[in-house]
Amino acid sequence: MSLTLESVRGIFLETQAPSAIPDILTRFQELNLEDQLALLWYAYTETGRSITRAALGAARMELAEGLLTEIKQMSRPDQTQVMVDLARRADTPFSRTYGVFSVNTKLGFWYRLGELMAQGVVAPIPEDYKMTPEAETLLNRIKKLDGGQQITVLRNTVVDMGYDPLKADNAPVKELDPKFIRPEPAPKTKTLEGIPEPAVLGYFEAMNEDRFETAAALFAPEGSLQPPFQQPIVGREGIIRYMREEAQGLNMLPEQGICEVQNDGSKQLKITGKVQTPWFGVNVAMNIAWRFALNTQGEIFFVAIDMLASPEELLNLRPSK
Ligand code: ECH
Repeated sequence: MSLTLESVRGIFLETQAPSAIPDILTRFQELNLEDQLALLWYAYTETGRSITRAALGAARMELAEGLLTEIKQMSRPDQTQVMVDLARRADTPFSRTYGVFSVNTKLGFWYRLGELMAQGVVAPIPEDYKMTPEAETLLNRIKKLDGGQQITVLRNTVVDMGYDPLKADNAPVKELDPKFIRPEPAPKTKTLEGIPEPAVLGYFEAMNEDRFETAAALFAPEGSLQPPFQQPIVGREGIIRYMREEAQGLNMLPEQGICEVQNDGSKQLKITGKVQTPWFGVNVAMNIAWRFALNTQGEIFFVAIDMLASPEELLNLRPSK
């Protein structure tokens, strides 16, 4: 029987606890806009995660600086309005400019805006602001998450902001981010016990050196990659495009895994380990699972990348009987 996306998407899923993140993101969207911005402010400043400035090198900061200069020249109420418009994805010229930024440029924009808010150059959270109970409950839920999950919530809310007219076409042509220069050499992929698969080991090796064409060549032509909380991206071209935008400078540190050979000779593997993003460097190690399906030629037919709920889950490789 040949592999289908439907038949492999659920492999090993029963070994993982459902993530709290999708529900937190839904609840976040239900908050009023003032609460949304304030919640992000508190989540960003209180969780104590520190951003590594080097990551700005992978963003097109000259684009972000254009918007920041505009904001600096605005009155306080207008500054607040711009932030509200971004959060509500309003169709304004400002939101449109932001909406087509790459993920890294969006993150860089907010990072600089956060600095300007802390310096008092841009309108901070109003002094008379009072959080609604819903926002407070959500903030407490976010505080209980581990570092990797907290920065995922921050990232996903920021990425969703702004107005992107091309989003619906599924093929936004964005200018490429600059190449990220790694401050430290990429980690070397050691052998993984019980995982002799060249495609899987080669995947980690190539990803750790930002060689995305090499990594994509390990996929079957109809192979797919499913990022955390997203639909699968099918085909090598799309995978390369996605990786160039989202995977520069990542450190992948796979730690353990299992490999199960199926009756038809295809293989299913679950690998767990840590991933570091250039935005937070060694300050945040995300607990990650990769669920691979390899076809009978040893090519990657499917890989799902999942954000795990806790470090304990790193050891959950088999379903409990
Ligand atoms: C302030 C208040 C007003 C509102 C806002 C503010 C600013 C917020 C700021 C937020 C900055 C957030 C950042 C978050 C970065 C998160 C990065 C993450 C990366 C995860 C990567 C993963 C990679 C997985 C993958 C693997 C593969 O094998 C294949 C590829 C891929 C405070 C002003 C908004 C400044 C910087 C979570 C998991 C492992 C799928 C990519």
